[in-house]
Amino acid sequence: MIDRLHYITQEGLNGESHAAMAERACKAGVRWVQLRIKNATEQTLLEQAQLTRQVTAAFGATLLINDHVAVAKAVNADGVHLGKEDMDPAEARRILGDKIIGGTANTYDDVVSLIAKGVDYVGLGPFRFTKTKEKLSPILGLDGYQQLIGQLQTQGHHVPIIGIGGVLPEDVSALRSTGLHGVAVASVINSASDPALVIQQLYEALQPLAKPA
Ligand code: TZP
Ligand code: MG
Repeated sequence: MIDRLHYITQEGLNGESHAAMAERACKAGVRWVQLRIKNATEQTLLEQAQLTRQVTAAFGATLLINDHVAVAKAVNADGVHLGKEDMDPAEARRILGDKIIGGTANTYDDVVSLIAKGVDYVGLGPFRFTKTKEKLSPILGLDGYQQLIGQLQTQGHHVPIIGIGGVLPEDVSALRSTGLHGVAVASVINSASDPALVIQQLYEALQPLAKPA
């Protein structure tokens, strides 16, 4: 089962490590963590992944590693999230077996191609402008999701789609009404003065079936 709230770590917030950020988010209530580390040495990446594996295990949270299939395998993560420039999801499937494999899409064709490659879910965005990701693709907005998901349904394609990019709790109900399965967020949690409150608002807006038992 693919959760409806995906939390993502990010760079450069008060020099906090990714593992510390993930721990704060887990303490505040998230149960799906994507470790997204850019521009780190292999050693740092592996260390942070090992620490985050310990944190997520302690909280019973799912751990996905962004980009790095070998790291996901090394720390026995629950899966990977792969962008267009990362390993082909079909190849990742051969390596990771029945672990969770997610892929990034920005267009209808991207989604259909990822489905053909056997992903378990698709991260589709960006919903709106965000500083969290460099080289942002064109903004989809609500209309973009509506059109794209409608087209997928008409063509009989089914895969859980997760909306991403500048998502706030107050966006969630409109986003869900487009047929999105859930949302992925970084800064709204990482920069929150009260992350537990934001997480509660997100889960409430994602009901029913938002929070795993
Ligand atoms: N991919 C598209 S937007 C984005 C990623 C990784 C960043 C999401 O972070 P935020 O802070 O929730 O906009
Ligand atoms: Mg990537």
